[in-house]
Amino acid sequence: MVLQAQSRSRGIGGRVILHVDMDQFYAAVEERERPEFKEKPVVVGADPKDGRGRGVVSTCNYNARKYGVKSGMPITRAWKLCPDAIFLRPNYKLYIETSNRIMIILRQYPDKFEQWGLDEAFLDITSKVRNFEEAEKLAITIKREIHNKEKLTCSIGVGPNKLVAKIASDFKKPDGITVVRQNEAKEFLAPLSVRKLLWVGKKTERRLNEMGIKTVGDLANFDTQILKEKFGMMGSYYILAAQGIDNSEVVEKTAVKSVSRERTFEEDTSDIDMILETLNRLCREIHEELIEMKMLFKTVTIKIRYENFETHTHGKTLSFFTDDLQNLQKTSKELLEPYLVRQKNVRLIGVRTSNFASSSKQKTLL
Ligand code: TTP
Ligand code: MG
Repeated sequence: MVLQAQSRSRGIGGRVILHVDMDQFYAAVEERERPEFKEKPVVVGADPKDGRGRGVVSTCNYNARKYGVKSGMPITRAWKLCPDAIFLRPNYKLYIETSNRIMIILRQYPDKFEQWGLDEAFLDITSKVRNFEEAEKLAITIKREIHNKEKLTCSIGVGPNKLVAKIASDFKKPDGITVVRQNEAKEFLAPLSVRKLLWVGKKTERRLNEMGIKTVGDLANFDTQILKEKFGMMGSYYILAAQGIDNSEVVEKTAVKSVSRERTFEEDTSDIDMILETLNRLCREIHEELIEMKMLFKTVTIKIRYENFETHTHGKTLSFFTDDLQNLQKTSKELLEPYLVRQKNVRLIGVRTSNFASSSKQKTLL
């Protein structure tokens, strides 16, 4: 690959960051448990109820992706695209247990480690390797260990920073490794869609496209002043990102301070039933994780973002610690409902639980 044929050294002062992303995570775990699923399209998410179901696709395997099924798509659309797929409800306990074991494997390798969701992590391995060739070998070792122990594949991006490593891990999927050095970063990013940049969602993509900016290269060459005028602070960030520059640190997250989930709707919506159904599902996901971590919460906060990006958060602290799902669902619904009466389309909703206590201490706390 041309990109790898260039500079052989990472240069003085440079960092080496790995981004590990498990392939089709929930679906891969399901396939591992039921090998007969491997040859079939598998969709994990809400119940399609023969085309009458509500809710969305969490993920699907590559066989289902061939039919156009995607994460976040309404489950009924997935059912129409691929009615013969195996539709499974998510088994969060299984995914969390698997994720925990994978994170233990990954933690052995870097100086600094940052878990990102259930199936991704950043590893700062700067002091562990002398150059990017050694980093690539380490990535192979990590992939092998995960495969031997968990029978799952992942894709790894090796880069000079988190931004490039994350985009690189998505470049060759499944089971890929992509190495991008600092002096190759701009060239690597240039042909990719601006959508690949973190924080560029559908709307920003559309705004950029209207300005004639389709690829990261278009963005890198665009007039800096105009971008700053149009996007404010984010404009400055986009310019740096388009050059492959990102100074953010890999941050070890020691104590878990909150557990949250949010979902961006595939299309902005004012369908209250669908929004509340999604809210309930986010609560269920959080609940599974809290039970797994043996945590009790006291504070619930909801977040809502309308189509015009106006965003509200609203929280409530209970008078007791709890890990009860109904309590979580009821409180989040109470907090969210006042924001749903207006005739405004909703882009995103989220739920966060915080103010934790360990449930093993429950008796003394209560
Ligand atoms: P991703 O890493 O985005 O997706 P993936 O691992 O399924 O597929 P890929 O091979 O492309 O990496 O997300 C990890 C898990 O998070 C995914 O298996 C299911 C869950 N998830 C949702 O529940 N809803 C979503 O909208 C997305 C994107 C993911
Ligand atoms: Mg993944």
